[in-house]
Amino acid sequence: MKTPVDIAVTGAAGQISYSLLFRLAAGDLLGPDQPIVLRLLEITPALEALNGVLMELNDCAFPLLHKIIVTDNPKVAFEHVDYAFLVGAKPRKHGMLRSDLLSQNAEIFLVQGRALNEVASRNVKVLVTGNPANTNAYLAINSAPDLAPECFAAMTMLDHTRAISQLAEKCGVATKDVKNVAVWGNHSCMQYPDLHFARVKGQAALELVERDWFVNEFMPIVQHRGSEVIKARGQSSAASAANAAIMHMHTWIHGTEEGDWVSMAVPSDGSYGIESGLVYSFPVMVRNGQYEIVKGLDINEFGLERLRQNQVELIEERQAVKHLL
Ligand code: NAX
Repeated sequence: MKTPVDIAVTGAAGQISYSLLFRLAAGDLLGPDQPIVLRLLEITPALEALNGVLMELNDCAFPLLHKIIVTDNPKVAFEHVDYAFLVGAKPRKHGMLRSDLLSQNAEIFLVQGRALNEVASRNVKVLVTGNPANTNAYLAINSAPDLAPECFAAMTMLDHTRAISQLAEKCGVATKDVKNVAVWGNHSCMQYPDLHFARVKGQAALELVERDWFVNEFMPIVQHRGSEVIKARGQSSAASAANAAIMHMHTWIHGTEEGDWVSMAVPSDGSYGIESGLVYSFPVMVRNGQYEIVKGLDINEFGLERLRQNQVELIEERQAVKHLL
């Protein structure tokens, strides 16, 4: 029997976690022979609801679920964890300014960054899903000086899989036939879902679809997919977000497929002129548990303009929370 691995999930009583926790417990991240300990963090008023989720997890009698720890204390949740899913965040309420949302969530990620810094494994992999994800990850990195910035990433995997799905549908192929889609920038409507390097069954995607479809249909569909799901479902994407979180972490652990990449928002190393340290979505390849930004892609003026717009938006977000650091 392998030693159980500790996985923390914040916002554990929320709707993304309602899918994520059950998939983690079923072995979807670490495989069918790896026992896990789930360390679940919630705010105090949500602990009662989380208790209901705990009952359901227990009722599944998952063979891999060694133990569940429920807490409202980040230091308990993150103690020795190897993997942390930072899902919990405050939703934007009616009448709330974007700057209010930024600063209220900033507090959460500063506290959690400090706690991770103190008690998590030195090789922890932290995936920030809670919005505004890029800037929240930036704050967590900057409040965890003893952890390498490369321990952190923010999630643009759902944007990546949305892009793959749209292109596959348009070309009438299976999603596995689509490679090298890239999502650049911020996890916001400004993001740049890019098909210039994408291949469909080995052929350049932009030879198969019209440029007009790429610019005027594909891009807005991917950029605004979250709002469309809310309109249809009355609630934001949950199961697809949980799937993306598992896919992101799984890729981070096990690596990217030969010849393909994924999109992850990671601290910039200055590539493509993006300011160093800004948490920005790039195409990345993963080997031996480490991600590396794909270098040297030839981006045209159309793309460079979108990369710049994303940088401007992220710098504005950072400016709005800078005083808290
Ligand atoms: P819910 O509102 O259902 O759940 C959030 C949970 O977080 C709540 O139970 C709340 O009590 C908890 N929480 C709040 N503050 C906390 C704190 N300080 N510590 C621990 N828990 C805390 O939201 P849900 O639909 O699960 O979405 C969670 C976050 O993911 C939101 O910020 C959402 O905007 C974001 N998303 C990000 C996506 C991405 O691709 N990066 C896509 C899906 C989703 O929109």
